Amino acid sequence: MSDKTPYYITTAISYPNGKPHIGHAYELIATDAMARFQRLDGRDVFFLTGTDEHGQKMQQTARKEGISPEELAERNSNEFRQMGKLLNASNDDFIRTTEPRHHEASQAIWNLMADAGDIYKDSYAGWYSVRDEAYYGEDETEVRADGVRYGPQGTPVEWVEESSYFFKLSEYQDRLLKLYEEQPDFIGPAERRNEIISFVKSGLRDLSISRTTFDWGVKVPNDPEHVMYVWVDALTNYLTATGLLTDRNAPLAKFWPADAHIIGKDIIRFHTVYWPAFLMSAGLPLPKRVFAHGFVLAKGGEKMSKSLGNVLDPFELIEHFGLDQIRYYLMREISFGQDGYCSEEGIGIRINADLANGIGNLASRSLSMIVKNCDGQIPQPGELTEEDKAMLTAADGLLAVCREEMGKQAIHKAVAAIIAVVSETDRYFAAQEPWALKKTDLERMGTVLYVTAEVVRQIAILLQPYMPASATKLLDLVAAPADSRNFAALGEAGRLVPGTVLEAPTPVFPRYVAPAASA
Ligand code: ME8
Repeated sequence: MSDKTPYYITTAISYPNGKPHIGHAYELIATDAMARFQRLDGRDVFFLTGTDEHGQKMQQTARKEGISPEELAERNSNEFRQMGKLLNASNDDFIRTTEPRHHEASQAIWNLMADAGDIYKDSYAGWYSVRDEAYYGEDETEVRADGVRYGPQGTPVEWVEESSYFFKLSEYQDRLLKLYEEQPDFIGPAERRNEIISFVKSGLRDLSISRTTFDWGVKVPNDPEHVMYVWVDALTNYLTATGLLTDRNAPLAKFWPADAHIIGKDIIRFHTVYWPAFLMSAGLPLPKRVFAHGFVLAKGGEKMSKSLGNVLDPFELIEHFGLDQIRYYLMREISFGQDGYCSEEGIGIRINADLANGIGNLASRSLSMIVKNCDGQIPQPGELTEEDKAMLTAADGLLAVCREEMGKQAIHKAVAAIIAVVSETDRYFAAQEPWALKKTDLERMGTVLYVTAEVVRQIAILLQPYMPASATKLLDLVAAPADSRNFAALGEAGRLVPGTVLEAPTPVFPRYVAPAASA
């Protein structure tokens, strides 16, 4: 049963203090695959991404580069937007937190929290990491051999002492624990949920939510000396895009609460502790799920960093291997929710094993046999054998498996299930030997080719979320009608129609040959 209800999914919004890297590309591709999946499954989808442009990190980077924060944000936000186009991301909106609509929305949520009696003015003295844009308790920091004090994510912290507004986070401890208990799917994957529960159980301090020592942010209502702590405004982006905070009847207000916030594991605390507390205070519904993916690591397992010179550039990888190849590799290779490695060698292996020798070869062998031996038309199948029926049943059963896995953000498992049916079809095709049947039993050959082409059709429909352009090419090869390419056309409902004319297939996935090492 497909469900026509609204579905709202978001990525984190990235800091445009530098150019996008493979981690940003990874998150956008994964979220795009989930958005496309829901659209193909008949949901009314709203998919949001964008850039998080305020805060001390942006201001400091701009100063180092000798430009204004506005210029830095403008330049790099455009890079993120370009990356989205290059990745074929299907986002419905791209939000920038410097936009007027976002300043208005952030002030509106602030006022709601203030009206609820949850904001008070005091002064803050404590440790702050500019790189994480996070406050840390003394017990979460340590002084290392280099004499520098570091926070729990390994970034340096500095002492901050200033007048500040506070949010009464300490009063939300019980309500948050009740949320995790009553809505066990609120945090995924499960390991992350346990981490957050123990963090909240250990006690919550009130949160400093404004700064006075710099001015690159959203002004606090009625106190323009203060700008909001960047995470207050950043998290609000998810609401800004719906228009809800400034107009309860806005056309996109129906999308709130979000179905899924897709973020990286380093920012889970902000999304599963601060964000629900802000929303509870503002009297707004909570997102249904926050899912934290792992980090993409360079070959040796190190975290990528400019100083190590191992930053994988998504633009270069796509130029070299092709877009859908990279999308496929990242979604298939890394278990979504865990850290994973990205290596050029691994990409080449996957391309050849799964794409060129897998689905690409299966489609081209079976369809070219149809074009040559069946008058260029989808053959009329004869009576189906047990093997034929088993093959069709495997293909018809994929939607249920993919729905189940994608519903849990187990993207890699959905992709693996599809590829397993490709392998099964390869075995079926080899065992049935349609090339031998050509000489002995033309009707039987037609049946085997029909079954194979029908499986290719269904696999192509199901691969669209992960490799949109290549899956479209596969659907063109089997002449699937334009209005029968969504999930409603899977299974019996959209079976290939005998007599449909096919063109000679062109290769969809060329083999990858590594360039010869230069002498
Ligand atoms: O955190 N692998 O922005 P950001 C996978 N502005 N994901 C990675 C990664 C890697 N190597 N490196 C970063 C921010 N990410 C805030 C978010 S949301 C209201 C505000 C992920 O540019 C990271 O976990 O540092 C985050 O989800 C996203 O990229 C943007 O990171």
